[in-house]
Amino acid sequence: MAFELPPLPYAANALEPHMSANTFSFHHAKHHNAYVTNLNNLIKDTDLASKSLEEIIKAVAGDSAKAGVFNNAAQVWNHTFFWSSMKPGGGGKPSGDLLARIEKDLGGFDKFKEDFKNAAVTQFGSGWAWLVEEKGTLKITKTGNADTPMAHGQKALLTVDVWEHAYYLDYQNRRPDFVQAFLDHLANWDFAAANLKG
Ligand code: MN3
Repeated sequence: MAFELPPLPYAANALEPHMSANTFSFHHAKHHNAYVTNLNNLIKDTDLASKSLEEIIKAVAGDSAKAGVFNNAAQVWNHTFFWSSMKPGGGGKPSGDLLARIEKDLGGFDKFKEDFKNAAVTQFGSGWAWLVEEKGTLKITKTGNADTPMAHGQKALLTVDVWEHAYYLDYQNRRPDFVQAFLDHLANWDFAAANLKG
């Protein structure tokens, strides 16, 4: 069964003014959709065609002969995860167990914001910044291009896409402003808390 582009978890204009419907018309309808189409073409009539997206990513991670499959499968997963990492009226501060874990493992929520923003801003070229859990500890990481935490034994909790296509229409070259808006107005802490529990 071929993969399909999942719908956005909110209307395309629901995150305005922080992320515009115009950005979604390219980022979701064009970029994300292209990764789905490419992946389906690459796995057609292979033994990967019957596997789940997560199974495909883990099966081809680190295999240079399957880099095209990895890049497209991981980008399908990363983008679906990114849409859910945001919500209308998001941002602010997490609560409960997630906040306690951020305080214990990452030096407090203000330190988290500083370090997460730094990871996102200093990812050279295209990639992602992440809040992950690895061996029971929360960490902030960044990955290049399509790379994704599950390829490194980490559980993703929250992400921001820092490919230029994620912010250029709304922020041009101002990646720090985009990441600040993500933290202040978009981050979906309910999603992150559910991922930590799950
Ligand atoms: Mn993207």
